[in-house]
This record gives sequence, C-alpha cells and structure tokens, in this order.
Amino acid sequence: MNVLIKGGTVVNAELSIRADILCTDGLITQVGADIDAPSGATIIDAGGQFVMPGGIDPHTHMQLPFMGTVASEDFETGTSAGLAGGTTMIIDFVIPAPQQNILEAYKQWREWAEKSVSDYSFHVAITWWDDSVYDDMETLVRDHGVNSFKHFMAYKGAIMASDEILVNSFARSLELGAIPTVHAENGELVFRLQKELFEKGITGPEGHPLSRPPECEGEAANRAIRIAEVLKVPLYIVHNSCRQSLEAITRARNEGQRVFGEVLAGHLMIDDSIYRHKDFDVAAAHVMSPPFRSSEHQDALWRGLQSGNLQTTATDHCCFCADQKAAGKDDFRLIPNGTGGVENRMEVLWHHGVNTGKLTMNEFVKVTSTNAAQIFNVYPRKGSISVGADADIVVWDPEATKTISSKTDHQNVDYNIFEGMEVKGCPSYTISQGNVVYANGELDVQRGAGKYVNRPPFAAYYDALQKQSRLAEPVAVKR
Ligand code: URQ
Ligand code: ZN
Ligand code: ZN
Repeated sequence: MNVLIKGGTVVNAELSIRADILCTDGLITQVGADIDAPSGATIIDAGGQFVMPGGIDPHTHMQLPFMGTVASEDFETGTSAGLAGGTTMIIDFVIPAPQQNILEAYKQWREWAEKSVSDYSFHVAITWWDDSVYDDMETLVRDHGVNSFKHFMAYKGAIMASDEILVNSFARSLELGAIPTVHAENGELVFRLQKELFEKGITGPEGHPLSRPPECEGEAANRAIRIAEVLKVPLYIVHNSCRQSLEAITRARNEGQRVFGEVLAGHLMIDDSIYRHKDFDVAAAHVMSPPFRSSEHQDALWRGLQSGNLQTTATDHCCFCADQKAAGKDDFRLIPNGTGGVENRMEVLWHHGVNTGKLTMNEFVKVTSTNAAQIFNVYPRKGSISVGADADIVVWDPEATKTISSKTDHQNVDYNIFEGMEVKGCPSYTISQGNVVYANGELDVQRGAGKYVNRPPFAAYYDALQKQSRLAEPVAVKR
C-alpha cells in the first residue's frame, strides 16, 4: 500500500520544509522534492497545507472503571475520535485496584484495547505495594514494553498512593530504567476539604473546585519533585492545572532536575466559573481533577508551554455522560471525575496557540507529538516525519474552520467541554500505519487495526541487563 502526500510543507519539531512524503507498507519511505507516485498509489494533494507527525495524546482513560461506573468512551470509539482530530497514538493507563496483581490488570487492559483503531500504549499505575509489585514491575518493563509507572497522590480511600508507595515505586522505576509519573494533588487535604464543604451544606458541583484548591496541587507536585530529587529519578507530572505546580516544576528544572510537565487542552482554555453554572448537568460535565481554574492559571500554563517548562499537551480523555454524572446530584463528591477532548486537542492548540502567535508550528508539533515520543522513548518511530518512522501523519489545513460541538464530533459522550468554540486550522487527512483513515470529515477505520506500542526502558536498565547478559540485544521495538 503506497500513499504519496504531494505539495505540502513538512513541519517537524526542529524544521519546516517543502517536501513530498511517500508511505509504503506502514512506514515513511521517502521525504523529498517531487517524488513520483508508484503505480496504484493513493495521492493526497497537500498544497497549501502542513504535513505533521500524527498527534500523541499521552493521557487518556478509555472505558475506565471509576467511581462506581465505566467511562462511556471505549478504545474503538476513542481512538476513532482521536484520528478525526489528528491524534494517531494514545498512551492510556492500566489502573490496578489496590491488592490486584498488576500483571493481571495489565492483561485486562490489553484485552480491552484490542479493538483500538490506532496505535496505543500503557502507563501502569502503582496503587499498592508489596514484593510482588516490585517483581512484576520488572516483568512489565522487560517483557511488555512498559517504561512509565503512574501514581495517584489524590483519591484517598481508592487508588491514592502513600509516600511509602511513592518512595518504593520511584526507586524501583529508576532501577528498571522507567519514569515515574504522578497525578499531583494532596489527597488527604482534598478529603478533608470535601467533608468540611459538604457538612456546611455545599453539595453541588460548585464544591468541587473549592475542595481542590491549587495549593493542594502545588504541595503534591513539590513533594513528588523532592522525592524524585532525593532518589535521583526523572519525574513526569500529568495534567498540571495551576501556577503553583508549574512554579514547582520550573524551580526544579532551573536547578537542573529532570522533571517534565504535561498540560491539558481543557486547563488552557476553560475556567472555574463553569462549576457555578445554573444547570447541574453542564457544571457536572466539567467535573474533573484537578479542576478547571481561573484565567490567572490559564495564562501561567500558556507561559509554561511557551517557556518549555511544560513539554506535552494531553486531554485526560475520561468521559462520563449526564446519567453517570447524576450520581453526584446531591453530593459533588460522587460525581465521576473526568471530561473528554481527545478529538479536539490539536485544533484547540493550533487555534489558540499557533494562530495567536503563542506557539510556532514547530513548537506545536513538539507539544502535541514529538516531546511525548521522546519522553516515553518511542522517538523517532513516532513523533517524526522521517524515513523509517511509522507513517502516522496528519495533513493540516490552516484555512479550514469549524465550530466544535458534541452534535458533530465523534466522541462517545453527550457533551463537549469546548462546545461552541470556533477554530481555524483542522486536519484534512489523517494517515495511521500508512493508511488514509480520515479524509475531509469522513473516518475510514478498522476495528482492531491499532497496535500496542512497546516503549523500551531508558539506558540505565539496558546497561544493567546487558551486563547480566539477560538481553543479548536491546528489546527491539516490535513493529
Ligand atoms: O485523575 C485522573 O486522571 C483520572 C481518574 C481521570 N479523571 C480526572 O478527573 N482527571
Ligand atoms: Zn489524574
Ligand atoms: Zn487521568
């Protein structure tokens, strides 16, 4: 199968160049001027458009069992929606219940993800600790291409990781050449504030942000950073929503500590007034953690992206419909936490980032694709338009306009947090594994076409393993 993309401007993280691209059997095989079309090739006219690495969303939760229900978006519908928005790979999360064997949980999520239509990988959450977790983490790294372990510092009484778990798991991650990641909110403080607010009679969604002020996030971000500093392990902080966590990251990075930060498209654009909306369904639809914040924080987060102190953008796509959110009708603590966005991340970042001059096109590629590929060790297979890379590509029409709405998007949820947002700059074509899967508004996907992406550990583990000659060759990234 040959796909030739002609006449476009290739935009990589480091360089933009007028070039054609030939994709053959799922890989990029040529990048250059005036490439001739092999017979029978599908030809895409990309004149006046930008040709970029397919987006990587490093933070999604398809069909997550959470807070007594299951997220409405599954791996097939969620990866389809991602392709419609130019995202060609997701990194989702295996979240074992406390005391659940983590390999068993990993197997379960792998089964769920079989129906994906585009490529995917998994962070694995460490929600409890004993010797079996210590051992199973190595199995996941060595045999299953997991190089990142997640820790929820929030959600007391459910999946919250204590400092003991953080210390043990961070140290084990370093031994294995894996990177620890955290959801940074002080779960004890949140629990107390939730109780105090509820007992004062604040039961509606307006209580949600009040119970999770940015100081709770700043404290946890700093605590995780300091633990990582002492243990000399890199750290990735997911969904930074506020100035306080960004300040913690910036301080650490300025002192040479290897800390990475992620920001959600939603946290860049939506403010906390939504939680005071008169309609419960609208307010509850936006309940996620950390909550959307005031515009002061949004401005700080944009500056974090521009300064390079935040490296990736994501969506934390974790959808619950109105009937599910209604569980918290009389108690905001019971509203399932999560919102969508996997289909809109790139167009929101383009319109509010590139069109406003906040980000160059190359920076746009960095924060929507390349940085995630590099941090999670799948670059240049992913996150790059280069010979030998996977043919995961988005052709971007800077003149196309649209109004975002749950009425027209492909996400399997009954609202869109960007409802009504007008954007200029949208995908015209998405190519996944060398196949044209989205063209001018129509999806042409195949259930189960998505492949699991192994993410090799980082150098230290290789060295250690090779010394023990437990790996004759570095674990090849299976195609
Ligand atoms: O905390 C997360 O990242 C998961 C449980 C999705 N929900 C959310 O509110 N962010
Ligand atoms: Zn989270
Ligand atoms: Zn999440």
